[in-house]
Amino acid sequence: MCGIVGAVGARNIVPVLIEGLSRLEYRGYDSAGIAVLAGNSIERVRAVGRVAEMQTRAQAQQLTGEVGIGHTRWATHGGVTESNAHPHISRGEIAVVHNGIIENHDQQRQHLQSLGYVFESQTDTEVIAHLIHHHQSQGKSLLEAVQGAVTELTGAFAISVVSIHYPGQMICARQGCPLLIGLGEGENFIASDVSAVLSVTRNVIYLEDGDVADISQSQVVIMDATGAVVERTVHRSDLSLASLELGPYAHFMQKEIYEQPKALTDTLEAIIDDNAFSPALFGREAEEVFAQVDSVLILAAGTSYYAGLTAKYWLESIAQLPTSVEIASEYRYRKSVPNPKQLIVTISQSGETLDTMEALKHAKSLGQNLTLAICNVQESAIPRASKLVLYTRAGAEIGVASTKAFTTQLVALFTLAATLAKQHGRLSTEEEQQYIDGLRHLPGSVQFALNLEPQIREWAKAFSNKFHALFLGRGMHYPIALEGALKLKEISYIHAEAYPAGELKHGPLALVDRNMPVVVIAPNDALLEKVKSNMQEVSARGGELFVFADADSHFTESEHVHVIRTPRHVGVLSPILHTIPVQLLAYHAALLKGTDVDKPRNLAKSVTVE
Ligand code: HGA
Repeated sequence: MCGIVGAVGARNIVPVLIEGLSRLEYRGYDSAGIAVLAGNSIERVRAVGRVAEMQTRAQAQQLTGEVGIGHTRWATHGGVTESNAHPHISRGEIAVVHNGIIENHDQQRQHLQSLGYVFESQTDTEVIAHLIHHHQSQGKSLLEAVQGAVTELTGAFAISVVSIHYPGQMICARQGCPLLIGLGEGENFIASDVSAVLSVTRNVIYLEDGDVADISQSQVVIMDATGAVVERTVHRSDLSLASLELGPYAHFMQKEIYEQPKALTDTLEAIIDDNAFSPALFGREAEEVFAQVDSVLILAAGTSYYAGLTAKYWLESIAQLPTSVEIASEYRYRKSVPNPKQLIVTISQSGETLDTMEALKHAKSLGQNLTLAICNVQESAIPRASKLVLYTRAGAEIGVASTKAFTTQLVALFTLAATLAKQHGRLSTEEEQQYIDGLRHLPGSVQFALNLEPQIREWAKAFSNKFHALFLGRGMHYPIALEGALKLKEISYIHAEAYPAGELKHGPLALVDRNMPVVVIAPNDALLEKVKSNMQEVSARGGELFVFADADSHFTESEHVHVIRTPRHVGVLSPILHTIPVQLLAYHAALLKGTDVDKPRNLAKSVTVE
């Protein structure tokens, strides 16, 4: 959340900042701004709304500069106003952009006010600007001032700072929020993620927590939390610019839904090529780690949490390992009973989700060191802090509502269950082959499910004029019902809840009437007859049912019972296949409602605040 970009060059870097911000816009889109050094002053442009609005102002103002910083905001402290938009400036000398939350901002504000600093915004960020100014006014260099200020800040942050007294310099610091340096030819950049600098460089250094970097046109010097100069690896990004473009699609969400067959194929490549589930997929130490494991604890947030809930069914039924799944932000603050033999699995698309990262740190502090990360972004913080990693290969996911990241997480988690089962002697050769064949055919079946779009588009009409919807599923399809409800509420703002179908009669049935469409995920599995009974309960109360069944479920359609059939598949992978129609339903309901599908109100991607 919040996107930061910065540049130090020998040319006008304003277009680079603006392009970088439009790439980062998915991280926050309530306001945007840039500031450049212009001789003895700082010139700043800010605007509420999208980057395009700010760009128009920057052009009208003919803003130019060789050193500058930019920001696209997802407000945490202070409303969505121009005065709260970043960059924040202290006494006309220092400009700061910030991603994160400064937890001791109240104390710092009082302290700085007592020193005569006047605040122009309600943000926590403004204290950073004044604090750095205060340090600098005591005779410190810009670098020393930033190093001094960050030791007085608590919370999570990534910042970038420029000062009129240091015209060729930009200082940045990372503590808990992502930040990277892009190395150019005679110019250097910083950004929250690599997409923002791809048009100028592919060579990037990922900062680590505690790092402070001193960046000029010709040099990058990185210091760790102790102030010692450190070498950090230079990575070459292979992310394609095309993957960040919409192409023929209307929205990134639509593009990403349609990319799922390829994303699944890419994620499964190694398994399919080896024709085996091998611990090596998870890292060199995986065989030794998996041998010790007696249970699994999955920590995640949002859609990733629902991937974890699905995995529980696989891990317990296939690998026979007791599995718990916890919301990361709950786990980290409660007293739990540590088990050093438990495999801690964290799931995060960005690999930077703050709640999940902190939950991982908490688990490690309890002596739980058998850690595995399932992430989509290479070199992100969570995999770097984990012993083992399995990267999903979904490619860049820009739409705020996660789609291809979720289905690739599911295949990664299924692979984990099968691999643990095999290593613990609980998977026969026939079962292994059957699962691999199922995975091999999965991208094709997903393609087939995508072909259901015209029917689902029709169904969406019955949702777009409603205020509420109910999603039902049983067993491993219950988490898919949860994901369907989450997708619908995220992007169409229709209030949607999901229940295990058996729970209906324990309360939510009271809500059912003509105005409450009920979506049921009802493939032909051992629970189908039970689900059918629950559907009868809905019909008997005049409810309208929308059923995602499969070829063998044998439903009779009627005026108030609508059925769409998904393709045949290996049963245990059915949750993955049933995700596609619920994604499409949410997408089309949102289109009909006219909401901003890729940038839903109040949300943003890559959740780097608590
Ligand atoms: N706290 C700052 C930055 C918010 C942020 O990083 N969001 O992701 C603000 O409210 O402006």
